[in-house]
Amino acid sequence: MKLWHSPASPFVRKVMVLAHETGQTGKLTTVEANTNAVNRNEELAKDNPCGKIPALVLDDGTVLFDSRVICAYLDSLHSGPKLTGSAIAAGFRAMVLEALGDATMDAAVLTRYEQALRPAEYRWDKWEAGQLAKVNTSLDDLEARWMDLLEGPLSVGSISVACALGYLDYRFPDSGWRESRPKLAGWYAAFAERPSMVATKP
Ligand code: 99T
Repeated sequence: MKLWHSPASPFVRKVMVLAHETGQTGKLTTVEANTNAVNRNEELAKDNPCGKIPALVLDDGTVLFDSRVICAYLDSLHSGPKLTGSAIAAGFRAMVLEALGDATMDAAVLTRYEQALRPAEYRWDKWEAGQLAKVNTSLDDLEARWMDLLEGPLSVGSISVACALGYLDYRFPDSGWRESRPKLAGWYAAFAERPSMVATKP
């Protein structure tokens, strides 16, 4: 299977971490996508019309996106403990945790594009502040309400949150997100040492 890939993308990392955790990296051939919101890869766009990564091209030509669908698909292919969907004990709560991690990544990636791609004369500080507010309130919620699930069995929810935090460290190293969130910081320090996270660090 061909995976449109970039080491910088937290969404791609989420898929790769799940592939590592379920012993399936050997099934994936990664192809560097080199795409962003203003310079998209037209070859990638033939597979995923919105030009985003990750996108997974199956051997019969079927294309799967986005990261949630790809993670659910890869999880259906192995016989070990499941990490996604209503079959796992944490069920819909784990799915919401995944949605929260994904939403944090979305807001952080949009902030990154704003800072790195948008010409200075077109920037709108209020819009960027709105995205950063999403990141901050999501992290506060993780600290306040989600530690039980994060500290429980591995799930796609914990993988998504870890990839969101890894992305903040990668693109926003001075964000100071740990300062008011000691439980989340402690959990992430341990999670980041998993071989799947070490192998996919950008
Ligand atoms: O916005 C674009 O056109 C290109 N952006 C992407 O492909 C980003 C790469 S992160 N991917 C997504 O936004 C995927 C979101 C989707 N809902 C999913 O797969 O879950 C690149 C970050 C960086 O380079 O800093």
